[in-house]
Amino acid sequence: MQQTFFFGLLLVSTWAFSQEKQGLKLWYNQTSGTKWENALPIGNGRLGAMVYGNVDKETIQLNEHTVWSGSPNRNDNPAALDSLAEIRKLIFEGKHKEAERLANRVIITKKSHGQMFQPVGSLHLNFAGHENYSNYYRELDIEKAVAKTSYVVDGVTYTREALASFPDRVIVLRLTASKAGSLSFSANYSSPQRKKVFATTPTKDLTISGTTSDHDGVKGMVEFKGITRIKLDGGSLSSNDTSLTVKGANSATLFISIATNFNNYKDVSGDEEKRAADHLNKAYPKAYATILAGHIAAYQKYFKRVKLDLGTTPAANLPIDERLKNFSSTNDPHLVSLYYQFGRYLLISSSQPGGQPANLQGIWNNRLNPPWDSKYTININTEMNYWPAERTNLAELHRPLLEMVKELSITGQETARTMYGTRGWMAHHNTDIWRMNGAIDGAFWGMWTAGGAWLTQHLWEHYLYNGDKTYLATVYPALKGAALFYVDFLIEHPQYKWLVVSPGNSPENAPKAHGGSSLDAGTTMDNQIVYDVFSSTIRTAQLLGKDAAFVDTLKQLRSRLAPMHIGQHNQLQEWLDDVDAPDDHHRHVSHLYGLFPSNQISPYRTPELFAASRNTLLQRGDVSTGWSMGWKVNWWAKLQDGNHAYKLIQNQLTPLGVNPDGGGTYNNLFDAHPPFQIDGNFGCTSGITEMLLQSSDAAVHLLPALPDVWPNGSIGGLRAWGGFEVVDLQWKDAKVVKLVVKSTLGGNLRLRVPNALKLSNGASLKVATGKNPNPFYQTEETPAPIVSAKATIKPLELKATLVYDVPTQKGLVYTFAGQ
Ligand code: FUC
Repeated sequence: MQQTFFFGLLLVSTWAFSQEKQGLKLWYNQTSGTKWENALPIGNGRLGAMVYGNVDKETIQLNEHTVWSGSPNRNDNPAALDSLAEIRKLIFEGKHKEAERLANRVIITKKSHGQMFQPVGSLHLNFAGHENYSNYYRELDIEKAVAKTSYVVDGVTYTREALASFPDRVIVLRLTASKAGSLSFSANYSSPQRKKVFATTPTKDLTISGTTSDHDGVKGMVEFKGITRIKLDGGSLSSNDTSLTVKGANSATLFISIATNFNNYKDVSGDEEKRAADHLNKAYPKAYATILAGHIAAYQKYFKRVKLDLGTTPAANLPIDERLKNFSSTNDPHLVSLYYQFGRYLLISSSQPGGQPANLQGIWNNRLNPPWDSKYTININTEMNYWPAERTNLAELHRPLLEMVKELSITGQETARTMYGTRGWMAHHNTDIWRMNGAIDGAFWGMWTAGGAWLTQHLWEHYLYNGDKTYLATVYPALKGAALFYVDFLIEHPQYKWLVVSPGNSPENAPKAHGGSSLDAGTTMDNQIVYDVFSSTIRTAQLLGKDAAFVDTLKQLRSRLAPMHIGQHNQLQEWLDDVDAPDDHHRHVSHLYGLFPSNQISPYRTPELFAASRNTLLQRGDVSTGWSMGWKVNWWAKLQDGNHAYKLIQNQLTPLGVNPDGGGTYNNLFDAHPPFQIDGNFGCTSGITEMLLQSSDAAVHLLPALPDVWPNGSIGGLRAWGGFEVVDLQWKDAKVVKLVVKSTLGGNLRLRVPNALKLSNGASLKVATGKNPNPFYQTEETPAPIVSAKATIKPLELKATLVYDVPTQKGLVYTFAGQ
């Protein structure tokens, strides 16, 4: 009897334990050891830290968003202008390689190839005598944005909590011990930076000061200052030259403040010492409980807007590293919702209004010379970082990117004028904190003019979700400038007579037929981007009642752009000529920009292009670099194939090293290109959203790509164009059973759904007819494709859907029930 009772208790407590762990937590039974990609990221958009959770030698690796090598600089190559005509001539004559050689000489920069996002250093905590421990546990709670580590030494439980406070702008570590007086440790900094000084002050602050690297001929001029101050409960604090020592405390709270002299891309005259001290002095007097509560509230203001439930299975009871290993062979839908929300967590933690946009590694980097400089690659990666922003109800966090685009639209005017002799502005395929616009790396990669142009579509997208014309007026100059560049830069193709971008490329890919050169005229992606830039500028000008003559010009020019082509392999052509290889598995599939994130290819409006896109994607294959798989989740969602989208999620949620020649995911759920690149995390979060809701094709489309493995579930809080918020969407057996939509702007809500819906009061809905009158759901008429005589393309059979029109009023909430 007693035994049964005891056993029952044990069961209950195990159950309760695993329930607790099934919350939104990344948890582990092991330390990070020396591997950075095992450590857990925290951040507040300005400060980032990686918490290792090691026991006797803990490391907190530190970043600050403006710690970049170099200083204000430009890298345009004015030699471009004199050779532009020659480069174009060579391309039109089919001498692509010669054109590339010349572009390497005159277009690619002879100055900086971009600066590097650099680490500040690490804070080390040394706990003598803690080498042998038991009951180890660490976690990152993404519902609270707090990392925790706990273990037992000599019967005493030690716990550490780490957070990067949003309101207090400091990183706070809270160390406790279950027995009074047992907390003893020392603290010191290290840093890979070359110019650095570690010190302690008479008031026992531990400091690090330094200057970032000189790089590519640009002097490093970002001065940074980090201060750690310890608040003790009991015990003693002493210092020597470069470390602090705590002895016999009950608990300790460490405050870490970091700041730089960076004001903006052209000014580094700020006072880093004062900034770091000001944040610290404001935060230090506060009790830890107050800081924790303020931090959680500020974080949850964003995080709690979206809830996703795809179900939970026993697979969720294991630590994350094991779940990752098992994912492809078990049903663990909870790992998908955790990974989804982790993407939102990472955006909240690395991109805050007033800060720098999330770079290739978000805000987390421990290397002085990081891969691709951890800067902004704007031929896909930076854009991908921001795909979840509007969709997953984090529109404010889009702002750092939108500000960067506005700044590039200023710095890029000189680039456009001096390099290409045009009005407006442009940026090539990379930028950095100094807002460089020049062409870098080599012509094969850098000879691409559409980086700035693509980024302007984020300015327009922000409006499609918020409908704010005052905002739209502030970004119109940047949109207009991107269009103006192409008004002047487009050139008539001598053979086809279309207006084309030349020189251009289809990012980082080259057809064999062009002798290994990527340079070309009128690539599909270039055409699509110019089409979008013209269309969104036309619509913005019309909405603002501006520039009627310019609108006419843009319409004229737009009608002369090359249409999309369907080639001999039934594929969407990547280049103007039908030279695609069906066995080309290149990670970039740039011409599918037209399918996602753009909206030029549609199952309903352009069925042949839609079918060709599917063939292209099948030919390209699934497994690739992390970000490429993230993009593919979005494409398969747009292709309304939930099972294939899920297959890509499986490919992505695979431990690194398992996919031959491909990326995957690290133990801390960071995306692996490899190396770590955060874009794949964001791309997949966007893709999962697109599987459940799309608002791109004249309607709010619910469950467009639900995989068989998620027959039941719910999501709440997603945003759709025109200010609709899908407060609640519940489905059962793949059918919508409940839908609650808030209309924040009013207007027609056109719903496309897999099954019949009624209003919750039983009233039936009007079946949609004709064009959606909602101005946010206008779609441009994509020009008819040119189809190869060898192609046998046929429209795909689509799943049946029902389409309703619901007139809505601003501020009202509408509830629907499935039939
Ligand atoms: C582009 C991609 C690479 C990598 C780099 C940062 O050059 O082709 O795969 O993502 O950006």
